[in-house]
Formats: sequence, structure tokens, C-alpha cells
Amino acid sequence: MSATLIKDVKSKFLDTFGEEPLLVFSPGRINIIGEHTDYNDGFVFPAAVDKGIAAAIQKSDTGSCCAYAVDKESKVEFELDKIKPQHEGAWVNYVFGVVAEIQNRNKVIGDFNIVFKGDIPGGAGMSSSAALENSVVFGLNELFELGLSKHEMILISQKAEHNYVGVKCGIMDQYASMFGIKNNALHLDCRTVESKPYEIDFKDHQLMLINTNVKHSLSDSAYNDRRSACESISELLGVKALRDATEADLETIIDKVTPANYQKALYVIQENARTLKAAKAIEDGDLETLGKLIYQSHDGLSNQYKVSCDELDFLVEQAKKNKHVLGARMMGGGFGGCTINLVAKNEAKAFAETASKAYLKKFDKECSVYFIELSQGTHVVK
Ligand code: GAF
Repeated sequence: MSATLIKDVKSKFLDTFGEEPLLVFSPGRINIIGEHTDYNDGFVFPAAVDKGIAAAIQKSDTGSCCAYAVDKESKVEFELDKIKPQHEGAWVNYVFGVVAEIQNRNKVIGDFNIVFKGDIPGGAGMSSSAALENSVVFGLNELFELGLSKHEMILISQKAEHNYVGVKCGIMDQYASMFGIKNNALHLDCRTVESKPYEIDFKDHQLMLINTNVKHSLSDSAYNDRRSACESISELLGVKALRDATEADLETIIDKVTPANYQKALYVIQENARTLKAAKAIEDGDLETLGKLIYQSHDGLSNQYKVSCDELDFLVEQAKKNKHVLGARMMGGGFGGCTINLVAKNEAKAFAETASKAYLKKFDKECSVYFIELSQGTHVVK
């Protein structure tokens, strides 16, 4: 967590509202493996990171509320009983969504002011949205003593995203951001919403992110389309979710689905199995196997689930050419954002440099490299 970020939101709050705020930090996340499995009731393997959203929040006695996004230099004033979704892409939808979902649960909040600022680049696929939602619900829970559990808070954040932002996301991002544990990744069962922490110490290897710095449009609608394709195939199979289906089950309905949707469902079933195997590989310290599973995950995301893009595929190809990279894949919803790479520690910088140069040459734009630390979930900063 960046101390400067916290200092910045605190001083902006003091300057703007003249009061001492409560300070909350809510992290973004990485995901080792298990992509697009969460809304299929499957398994994922995320971890909270040291980048995220810092929020300063306090009660207001002016008769209205104010949300201030420092990064966007944008302030929105609103009244609690007049909240409704704003146009697509409006950042304040994250705040309004959380407020509305708290109210839907008959919890009473009063007027408040909030200032926030983040250090996760937008569109990086590191869940700045979940971090923002969690910071708002966590801050309001503290401020108005709502008595919400962490599980209730992440469901509120998820519903905010569904109903106000319009992305029918699973629970992975909100969970990882809220429940993160320092130096651990969480092997999360998205059906029970319970996780087992795995201490991540890859000895002479490490995880490294490379951000394509692109986010292709239509990614939200493509995300929702995939979710509904998975749901309709589950219905055809007579199961609650694809988590309950096997490859053999899927074959029984091969004539009833399009080849494209067949491949998507197959990907989900296979990715779920890979995520379980990855947990075993981490337990055994078998990084070769983990790396292979990560490469297979990318292959499935690109060729079967069709959520990759040229920039992501190119970075994974760069990784494959380098024998010091054991695995690489796109991370998050797709259509841009980061690749996650499992790379030898003493070769990581050299790989980052080679890949960055090749990327610049190919796409005439820069990519960005992040060395991340696995960190604690959403918390109050004293
Ligand atoms: C996005 C969503 F928000 C998550 O719920 C998850 O589905 C992910 O894409 C893909 O694994 O981050």
C-alpha cells in the first residue's frame, strides 16, 4: 500500500471538507489461474496486491453527500434518496451502486463525503472496480456501524456492479480484495464462497505482470454474453452451473449447441480442473507443472473462450520464447489488461526488457511491467 496515496486522500479530504476522515485502503488483485470460472460456481486462485484504492470518508452535516475522484478531478454531489444509475462508464455508478444495495438491505446510512484515489491503472484487469466498491461499502459500514459481515459486504459490491455498472461479474474480485492475506493467494470455491490460503513463496521464481495498456471496447458486453452462454448450456445439461458438468456430459449435447459455445463450455470445465491441479502443484512446489497449466489456461482463453486480443497473445508468445518463463497468460476479464508471468527471479528484468522492446516495435506503444506483492485485504488505515 502506498503511503503517499493515503496521505493524498487525507489532505484532499481535509482541504475540501475541513474534517479528519476515516481512512480505508482496498487492494486490487491478481489471479494465478481460474479465469471466467467464478460465475460458473467454480474455483479461482486470486490474491490481493499492494496496489489499490485509498478512500477518505466522513459523515456530512450539509444535507447532501459528495464523492470526489481525485484521479479524475471529478466531484459529484448527491442526495441519498435520489440515487439512480448514471450513464454507462460514469465512475460514480460504483458509489451509487453500493449505496443503493446497502439501502436495499434496509440498512440506514446518513449523509457522507468521500474522497478516493488509486494506483491501479484503469483497464489493467486488476480489479480497480472491486477495490473501489469495497472501499465504499467498508467505509460506510465502519462509519455508520451497519454491522455487515465481510461476506455481506462483497455481495453488496458485486450487486452494485451488476445493477449499476451493468457487468454481471462473479465474486472473485470482490472476495480477493476484501479477504486478501499478506504473502498468500486464496484458493476460492466460488460456490461456497470459502477459500483456503496458500502461502506463495516460489523460491527462485516470482510472479510479474505486464500491462498491454490497452482495453478494447465492448469488453463488458462480451463478458455478459459469455456468462449467459454458460448459463444456457448449464440449463441444457440440467445442472446448476458448469462446475457440475464433465467433458463427457458436454458431449451429450454437442448437437444442441453452436461449436463456438461448445468450446466455451469446454474451456470452463477444463479451466476448473486446471485450477484444482494448480493448487496441488503449488502444494508440491512443482513450478514446472504450474507453469504448464498457466500456459494452457491462456491457450483456452484465447482459442476457446475467445477473450484475448493480439496484444495479450503477443506477450504470451514472448514468454514462450524465453526458457526462464515457466508460464504466462492473460489475467482477468480479457480484451486487454495484463499478462501474469511465472518467471525466474534473476531473469525477470531481462525478460521484461526484451518483451517490452518487442511490444513497442510490434504495436508502436509501450507496455508496463509490475512487480507486485501479495497483500492484506480491505482495511482501515490508522
Ligand atoms: C472479471 C470479473 F469481474 C470476475 O468476476 C471474473 O469473472 C474475471 O473477470 C474473469 O475470471 O474480473
